[in-house]
Amino acid sequence: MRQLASHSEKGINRNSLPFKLYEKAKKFGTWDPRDIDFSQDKEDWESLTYAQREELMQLISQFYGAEESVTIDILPMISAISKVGYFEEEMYLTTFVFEEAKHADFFSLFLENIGVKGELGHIPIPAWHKLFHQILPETMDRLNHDQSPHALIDAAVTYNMFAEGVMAETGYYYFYECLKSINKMPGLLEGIGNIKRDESRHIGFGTFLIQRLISEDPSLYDYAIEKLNHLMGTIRVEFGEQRKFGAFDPTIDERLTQFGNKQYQARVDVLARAKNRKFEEIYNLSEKEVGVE
Ligand code: MN3
Ligand code: FE
Repeated sequence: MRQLASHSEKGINRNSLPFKLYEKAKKFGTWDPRDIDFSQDKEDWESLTYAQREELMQLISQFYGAEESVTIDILPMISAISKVGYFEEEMYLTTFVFEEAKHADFFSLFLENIGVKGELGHIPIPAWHKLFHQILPETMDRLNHDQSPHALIDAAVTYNMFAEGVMAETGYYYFYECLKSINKMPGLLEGIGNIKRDESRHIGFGTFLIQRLISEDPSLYDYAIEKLNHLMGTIRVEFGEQRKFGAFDPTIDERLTQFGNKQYQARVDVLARAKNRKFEEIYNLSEKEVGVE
């Protein structure tokens, strides 16, 4: 017979990091894209040059598709976590799927409000298609039949450390750098700010999951770093080669690469801290220690 946390001496661990993330999500994850005013964005969109609109659409079509992909691809993670019996983690993950769906909702609503309609699938660069049509779904789907520590690490590294922690974070940096300085698209920036805060919890969850697995088997640290390095050396390099940004700021491409490298280093540093730490210590970390805003 299975053991329910609620019916055992253990109970629900309200001091555990996943439960604290769940508490944060209940408070901060409930913003509504419908409450954002896009009227200024519509005006600003008309005022942009053709090249600026093309460039913004490149990134927005990537984000819109990525949010839909991650909404679909988090499901095997929830199911795997439920199968291995991590209840506090599963409680947190119920908020995760809701938030990813809401992020897709936000980009859909934004496009509707600035008057962009129709099919966007041709816009993203080949590296984007490879990540979201092949690598991410395949890695996450494996959790349906394999809940081993290696399969969980592959999933958390690909989804949380790489797609969210390096690629999406770099995208937010672009939006701030290119739009905030010219004071345009306030509704888009407001939504991005909310999304970024939700994502810091998602990345925090992935960091925690990898750290707890490393604390149980220290050899998994090298395994996780190798996996992340592989993604950095292949798919991220392809992103850098294939994108051509510069319609708002000619130095942005170079700065995006530097920013991505910094994000990568931050992920590596925080994972390294799990080595030689006990499982109980990892479980009781604060949100701040895994980088949650
Ligand atoms: Mn998201
Ligand atoms: Fe996310």
